Amino acid sequence: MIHATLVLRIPLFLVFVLFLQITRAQQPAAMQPPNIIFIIGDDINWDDLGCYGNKHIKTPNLDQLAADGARFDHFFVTASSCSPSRTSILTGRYPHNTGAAELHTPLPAELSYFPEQLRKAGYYTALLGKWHEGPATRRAYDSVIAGVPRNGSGGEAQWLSMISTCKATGKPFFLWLATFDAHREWSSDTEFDVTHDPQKDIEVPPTLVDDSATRRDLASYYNEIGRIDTHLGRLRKILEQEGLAQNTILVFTADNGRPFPGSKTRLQDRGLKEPLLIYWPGRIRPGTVSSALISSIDIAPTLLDMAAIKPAPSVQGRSFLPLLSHPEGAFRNYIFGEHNWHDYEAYERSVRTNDFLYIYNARPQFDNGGPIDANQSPSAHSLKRQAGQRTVLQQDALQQPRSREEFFVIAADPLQARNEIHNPQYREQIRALRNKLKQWQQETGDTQPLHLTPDWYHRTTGEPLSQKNIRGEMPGAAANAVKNNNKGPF
Ligand SMILES: [Ca+2]
Repeated sequence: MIHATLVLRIPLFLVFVLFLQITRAQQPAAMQPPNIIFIIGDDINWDDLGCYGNKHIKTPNLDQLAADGARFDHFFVTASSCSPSRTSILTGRYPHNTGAAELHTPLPAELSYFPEQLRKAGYYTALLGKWHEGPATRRAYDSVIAGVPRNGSGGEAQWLSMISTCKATGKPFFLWLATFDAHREWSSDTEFDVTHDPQKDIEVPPTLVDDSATRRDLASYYNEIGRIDTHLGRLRKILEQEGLAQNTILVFTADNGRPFPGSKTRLQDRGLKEPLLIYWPGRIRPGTVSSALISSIDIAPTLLDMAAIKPAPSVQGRSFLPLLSHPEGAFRNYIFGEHNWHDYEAYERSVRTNDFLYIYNARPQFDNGGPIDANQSPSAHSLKRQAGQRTVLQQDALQQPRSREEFFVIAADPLQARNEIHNPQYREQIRALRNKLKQWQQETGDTQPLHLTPDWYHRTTGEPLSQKNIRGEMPGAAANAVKNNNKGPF
């Protein structure tokens, strides 16, 4: 009797093994975890890409990526400032919850970085180009190739050889490709035959003055975005050639707004809103567009979700994976933003919904003209020369003192130029967002230090001050916010 059962069982087991093998052979891609390439540009506004409506900039490969995958029209970083934005993405946490809310502050070792989770799950992981998140993050990668000498002045020189390296490992791979483009100083004007003509190919944003110096400045900025675009085209070609394209997710975004006054470090859309393109063949329908509100703290849990990995408990964001197949769906109700020290003393907080933007400024005595690279740029000098004839948006970067509170009505004022904080028509909406911001600060342990890091440079001349290198108290430090895993309002 026992013998008969065994005889019966063995063939059934063999049939099952055979079935598995056939299934694997038919669907090799589905059985392999997807490769993920995360490309993060430096200092680029969402609307300086063709696929987001810029009619002059030449970004054919980025536009093709959007056409082949998904474009997200309401994606926001948590800070319009390089390292705080990047550390936020890397940890899935708000800047004051990373312990690294100010520019150039390294991430503490105790936090979890999402590429490290991918690495532990068997991925080969590498960072190429700009590495601005601190030495503790080294452990998240098998390979870190940082700096200009090894990556070229745009940061893309190792992209193609890295694909061969990844393929040779035989593992699924994750790449954090961080360009130096389009950060100042400009370095790509003479690299390509096709560049941007300052007179014909430029859309001067309403925050700047339309003159020849500004157009030249913007043309150089466009040329750097063009360099990323060129390298993206080459990268996609090599992925095809290597047979990797069908199982490789491509993500493109940037860390903060364009390095011009009125954009970088600002909490309006022109500072925090960024491009987000995701290409995933077989999973995302070509031409997908989503207008759901997404925060950059949602990137880590989403990319981990793509690899079927649970995010660390410290992650404050949520996976927006469902939007990839149902882009018409809603996601967040609230986007929170921070402006902390970046060359200059600052403490601003913002909350944005689909309809409104509320900003609280604890240092209204200062102007808000951007960091030193923006406020000493040729465009800034043109703006300062335009004395007495500036529009509201042009004046905004130089205005001092400023309002302690600002409130903008998105549909009626998409450029966020008219502060409606004293308009009685919006009293209820203002009160609601003011309270929502306070709730977020309380729940996530945001604190407002009396002694913030001071200005390191003169606000007009850009000259270093005697207090350079002095650091104050970090926002969130008094509440030990780095240990606080509350997610805040969603
Ligand atoms: Ca940046």
